[in-house]
Amino acid sequence: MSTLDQTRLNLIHKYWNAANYLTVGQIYLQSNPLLKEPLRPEQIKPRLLGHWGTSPGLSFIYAHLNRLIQDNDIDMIYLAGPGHGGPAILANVYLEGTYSEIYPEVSEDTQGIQRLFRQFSTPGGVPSHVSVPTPGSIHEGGELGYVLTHAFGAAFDNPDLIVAAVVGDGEAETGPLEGSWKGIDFLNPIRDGAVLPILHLNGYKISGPTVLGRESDERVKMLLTGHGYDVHFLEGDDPMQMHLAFAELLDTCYAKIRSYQEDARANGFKGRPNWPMIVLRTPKGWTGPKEVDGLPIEGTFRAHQVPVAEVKTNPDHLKILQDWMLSYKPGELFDENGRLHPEIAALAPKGKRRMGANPHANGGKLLVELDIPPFTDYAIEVKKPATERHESTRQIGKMMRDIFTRNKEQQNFRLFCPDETNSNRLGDVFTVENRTSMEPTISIDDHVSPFGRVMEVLSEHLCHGWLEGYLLTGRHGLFATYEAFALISASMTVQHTKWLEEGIKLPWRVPISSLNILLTSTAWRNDHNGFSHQGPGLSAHLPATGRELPALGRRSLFPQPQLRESDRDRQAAAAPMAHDGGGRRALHTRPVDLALGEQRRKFRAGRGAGLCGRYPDAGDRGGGVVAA
Ligand SMILES: Cc1ncc(C[n+]2csc(CCOP(=O)(O)OP(=O)(O)O)c2C)c(N)n1
Ligand SMILES: [Mg+2]
Repeated sequence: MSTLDQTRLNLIHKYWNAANYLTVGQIYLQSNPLLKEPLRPEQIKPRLLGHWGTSPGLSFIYAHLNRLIQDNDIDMIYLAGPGHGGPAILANVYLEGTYSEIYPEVSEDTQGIQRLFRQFSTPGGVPSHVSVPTPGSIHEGGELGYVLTHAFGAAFDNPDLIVAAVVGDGEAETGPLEGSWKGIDFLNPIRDGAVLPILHLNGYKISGPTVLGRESDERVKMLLTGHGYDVHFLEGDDPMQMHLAFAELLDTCYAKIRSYQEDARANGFKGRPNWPMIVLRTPKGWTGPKEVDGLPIEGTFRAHQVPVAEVKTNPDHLKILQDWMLSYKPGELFDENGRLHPEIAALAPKGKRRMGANPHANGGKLLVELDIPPFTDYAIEVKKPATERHESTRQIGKMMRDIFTRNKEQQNFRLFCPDETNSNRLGDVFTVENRTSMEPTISIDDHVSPFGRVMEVLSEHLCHGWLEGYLLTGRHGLFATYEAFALISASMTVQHTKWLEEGIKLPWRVPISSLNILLTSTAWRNDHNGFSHQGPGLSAHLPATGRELPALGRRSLFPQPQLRESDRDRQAAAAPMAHDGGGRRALHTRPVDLALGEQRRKFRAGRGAGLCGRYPDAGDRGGGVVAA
């Protein structure tokens, strides 16, 4: 028997219709939300903003994951790579009831639907993209490319969690996303959860075809199989057939995920599983207008944003919009008071199983404080000025070694580093931890194991994104990188800081741990590296963030009593690049003379020598960005 009998098939289709209806309504309407009367131009919003094209696909996936969660009682979160499909995710968290619980003014009735519509992408309203105020979200998706890296970060050390990650086919052209497929080489089926990537091949980005969209299934399969996935294709545009086929495909993928996990958990680690993933080819703007002014819309790039634009001034366009919205039969979806019919609503999971209410997506709820030793334990005693040479980061390595040990049971701390744990002088961590890899290890390997928690991958994007996903789901970590290469992911630092800044304003978002970035090998002390490794730019980015709460974007510039005058002079020359007036950059990794006296008195202990569990200056809201 099929996963969906006729009754459930009809209900899931209605659920999807309801999500699509609410999506279109958010883009277009400011009144007459349930089309109880013929549409009039003044009921249209003054400015039409939003992205339709990706939305029906996102909602199709959401509705089916709801069914999967219900049938199997799964702990699952949803990451929408094409975060511009904000109205679709908002529609879904509204339909499942989470939205009204958090924002009671957006009630489950006609007035609430009107409010949902009016607030969308309106000044003082809610963002057009999946964002911090969106329940269930840990991924903004405005800056494309990070969905898979966030998904893997969320899955690490979360053995019961499945992270569904929708990847746009345009997004799949970005460097970070292309690199992110390798996440499965770091995902352990015993102690980690699973990621289910769904590559949404709707064929187009904003105004042209996508590379993968135009490639044959065979070539797409070769690419993804090469990365180690078990690739399942589904293509079509007939909704009823697609519902049946997608439901079965999800069951297949879920069964494979569980069987890999159960086998490894019962019989031990035997290598990286060929994790399942889905390639879903559906039309961009599926179920939307087929043609406007003689131009094809559905299934083309023209469906990307607002597919029929002159609804306020052109009666033909207004009619197209009305017919489009009525095609979802709102009268069959919502009762006379605007409430979703109970048999349709019953398709959504209950309580914390709803993807908008899953605590993993509000990680502070699950946060266990990190047990951090006093940083003073790692102080180096200096008996006589300028007689001893020490490496500053060596002490941090020792401290992290002890953090790993103290938090071993909680399994909630990881170090992320692009292959430089040793060169950054943090190698003491290897006395208690290993580098992570699911690939075979050989005898000459140095501390490589499928059970390591030192995440060495030569990609600053992956390190940053994994750490963000890990933090946003309530854990702790540190990203150590050469200062120059921190710029590669500087944009991610800025985006994450903006996320925190908005999160602090929302009482329902529970504070998470700080994003700790350790900058090493600073511009003026590169030893065997040179010009190519000089790029002291990240700390200049941080003041641009944390506008309202400066504690969010904090640099902890290590005091540098150890600098000789010549170094100071060179730093002074760099002052224009610095924002603290001192041109300070931390940390060198090489041995430096330790000084005493006046310089020592100026040493402001605690300003950067410690790992911040929650950033102290952020008060009880926590969750800052600390670059040292
Ligand atoms: C890094 C980045 N570059 C450019 C953009 C601008 N942009 C927004 S949507 C989009 C196209 C996305 O296409 P796709 O991933 O295929 O999403 P979908 O077709 O599902 O809308 C682009 C280029 C962006 N958001 N992020
Ligand atoms: Mg696309």
